[in-house]
Amino acid sequence: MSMDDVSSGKSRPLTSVSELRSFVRQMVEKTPVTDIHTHLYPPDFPQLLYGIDELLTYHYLIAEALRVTSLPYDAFWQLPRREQADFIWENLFVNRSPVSEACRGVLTTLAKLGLDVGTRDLAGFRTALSGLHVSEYVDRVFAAANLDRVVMTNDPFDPVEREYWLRRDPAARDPRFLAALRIDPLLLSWRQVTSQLAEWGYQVSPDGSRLDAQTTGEVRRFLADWIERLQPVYLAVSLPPEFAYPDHSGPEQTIRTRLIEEAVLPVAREHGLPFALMIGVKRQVNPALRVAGDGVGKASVTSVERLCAGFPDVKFMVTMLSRENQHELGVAARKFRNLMPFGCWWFLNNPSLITEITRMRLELLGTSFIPQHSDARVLDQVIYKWMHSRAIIGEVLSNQYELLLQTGWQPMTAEVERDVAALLGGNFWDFIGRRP
Ligand code: HDL
Ligand code: ZN
Repeated sequence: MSMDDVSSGKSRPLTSVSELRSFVRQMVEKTPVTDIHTHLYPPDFPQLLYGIDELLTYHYLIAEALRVTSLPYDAFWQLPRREQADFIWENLFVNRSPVSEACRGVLTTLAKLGLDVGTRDLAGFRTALSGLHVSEYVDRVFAAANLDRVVMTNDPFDPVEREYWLRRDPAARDPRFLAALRIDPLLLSWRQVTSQLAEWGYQVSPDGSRLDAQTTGEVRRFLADWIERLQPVYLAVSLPPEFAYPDHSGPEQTIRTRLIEEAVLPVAREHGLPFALMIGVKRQVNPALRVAGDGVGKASVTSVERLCAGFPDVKFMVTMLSRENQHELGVAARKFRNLMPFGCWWFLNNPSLITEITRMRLELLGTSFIPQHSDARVLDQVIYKWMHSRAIIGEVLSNQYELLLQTGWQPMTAEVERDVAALLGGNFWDFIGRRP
């Protein structure tokens, strides 16, 4: 903001704590969000989830419900969706108080959609939300959550995704849904995907035994083809706690290191796309829980530092799943302008931890980070995920402004507006070097 804005009356000083906190709350509420990591899709995508039974069978709630009952996991999985939702409602909302973040989120969402959750009437909720027209519902949910855009998770190795994007006319895309090219199979299951790549016409050895210049060239061509098709805003991968860079502790690790160095990062650089690393997920610690069966582990920030130092002309967006990694990640971000920490991911997406992490980041980085993403899998979830997070981000930011006020520094209204817009989307757009 220029001082001219101040002199031109576009801005005024916030001189009292109550006025300051009220203004911050208003700005956080009214500023549209760019939600930079979700599992949502446009209305015409066959896998877009929405509605009460999908809300109740969110894998977070499946895990919470199955731990308090003796129902065999397979018996649960064999239930129809609606009966799974009934089971979760009975065990987490009726037999116990819905005090967990995922439970409270369902209630926040239903209340924001105008339902009286005090009735505790699941049948009534179903009736009220029945017969939804998906396109209208997407509009309604985006408005309720005050979302400007969401970034999807697009895996070209997923058959439904592949089929959808191969037949899509890029001109017909819904501009609210931005793409992210997700490449976990390439970096985590190389030997399993090479036969698929060969089948698609890429000159790689079907058994993955060869990783010569031709092969890495073909992987670059595969990535470039999907960048052309998806027009993603970043490349992304989720990585286990033991991820290290560089890593030559075994053949698989060497393959991953070389694919990152010889294929992914050159393509990211060539297309000016950030590489988003989501580190610390321990996949399938309990396989019987299926999509709900993943855990968390502390990972190596040193590897992040090595990537940022080794490739200063590549931008890295990083979120880590372990609470214990957050301070180190914040300090690493102080060292590297090509490192953008983002979100309170998954098991960190709880008010107590969002508060702690956001305050730590403001103290370490000022406003130069991306505080949150929803990770929503069910469309309606963005309502609660952003209501809950906006409240916390507003509270924590107000605390910091209040400390400034105590020094005699008076935040200007235009400065608060600028800072909130940066945190809720502007920092992302600036980091990727474009605007919506
Ligand atoms: O890998 C990821 O993108 C994770 O977010 C997983 O999808 C996870 O199951 C999830 O939904 N977390 O919120
Ligand atoms: Zn995710």
